Amino acid sequence: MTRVFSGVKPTGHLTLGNYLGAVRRWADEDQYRAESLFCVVDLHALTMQHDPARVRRLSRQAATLLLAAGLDPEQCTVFVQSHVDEHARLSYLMECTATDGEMRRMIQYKEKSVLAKAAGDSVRLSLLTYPALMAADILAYATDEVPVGEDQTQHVELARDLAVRFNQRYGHTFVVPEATSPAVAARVMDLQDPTAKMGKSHESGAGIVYLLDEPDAVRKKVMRAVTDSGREVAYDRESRPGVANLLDVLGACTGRAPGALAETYESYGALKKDTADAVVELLRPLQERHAELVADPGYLETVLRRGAERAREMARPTVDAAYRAIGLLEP
Ligand code: AQP
Repeated sequence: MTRVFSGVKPTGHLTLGNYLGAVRRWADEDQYRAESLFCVVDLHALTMQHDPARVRRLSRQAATLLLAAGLDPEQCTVFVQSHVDEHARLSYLMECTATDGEMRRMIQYKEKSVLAKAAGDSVRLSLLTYPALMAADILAYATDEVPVGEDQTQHVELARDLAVRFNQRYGHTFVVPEATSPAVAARVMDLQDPTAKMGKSHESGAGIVYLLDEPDAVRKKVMRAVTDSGREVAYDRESRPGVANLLDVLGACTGRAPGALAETYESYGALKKDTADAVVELLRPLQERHAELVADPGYLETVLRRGAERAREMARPTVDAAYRAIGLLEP
C-alpha cells in the first residue's frame, strides 16, 4: 500500500495556505487511499528565535486543527515529531550524507538567515541543517508520497537525492519519495503582497487568512486584498498576481478552474465578495469541530500518544537498518 507522510510546523497559526496547499488533501483523500502519517513537526519550530511556551501552545493547536480538518486517527497516524526519537536519530545520518553546499542552496535558509540577521539575531546552525531533519522525517517511514504545497518541493527533492545517494553508497535502505501538490492553490499568496507566499510566521496578519479567523475578519481581509489597477477580471499569475490568487482560492473552494471562473466576473468587487463567502463557508465546519475538540483536551492527548507509539513502530526498522548499513555496530 502507498505510504504517505507530511507535516506542519508550529511556527504560527495555521493559514488558508496550509489548508488548501496540504492539509485538506490529507483529510479528504490521502488518509483514505494510503497508509498515512501526519505530524506536527515541532523540532522544525526551533530553527529561529522562539518562545518555548508559544511553541507548546501552537503545537497543541496545530494538532487540534489537523483533527478538526478531518484527520481521523482510525484512518491515519497523527503525532508530534519530537515524541518519536527516530527522527533525530536518522537526521544525523542524513547530515553525514548531505553536503554543505546542498544545505546552503535551500531557499528557506537563504531567506530566513537574512531575516534573522535583520532582526539582530544570530543564525542558528539548525536553520542550515533542518532539511536533513526533514529528509529524515520522510525517509524514516519508507514514504512513497509527500503531499505538500509548492514551497516545500525543494526539500522533498533533497530527501530524494539523499535517499538515492545513501542507497548507492550503503545498499538499498530507503524508499525514494515523491512530492505531490494540488492542481489549484499549491501556492496561496499573501493577500496584501500577492508576490509573496501566505506564510504563517509573517509579522503582519493583514494578508493572511488564519484557519481560526472569525468570519468578519476573513471577509475584511479578502475584501481588502491587493489586486491591480486593471478592471477586467482575467487569470494571469504573472501580470495580475492579486486577482489570480483570489481566483485560485475561489477555484480551490468551489472545485472550479480559476481560468473559467475569471470569465464569469465583471468586477473585482464581485469576485472578492464570492471569494470571501466561499472561504467563510469552507472554514465553518473546521472551526465548529475545533471548538468541540478544544473542550476535550484528553482526547487529543490520547490521539497523540497512540500516534507516537504507532509511528515509532513504523520508523524503527528503517532507521535501525540505516544505522547498520552505514557501519554502526548493533547495540
Ligand atoms: N501559502 C501556501 N500555499 C500552499 N501551501 C502552503 N503551505 C504552507 N504555506 C502555503 C503548505 O502547508 C504545509 C505545512 O507548511 P509548514 O508548516 O511546513 O510551513 P511552511 O510551508 O514553511 O509555511 P509557513 O506557513 O510559511 O511557515 P513559515 O512562515 O514558518 O515558513 C506544507 O506542505 C506547505 O507546503
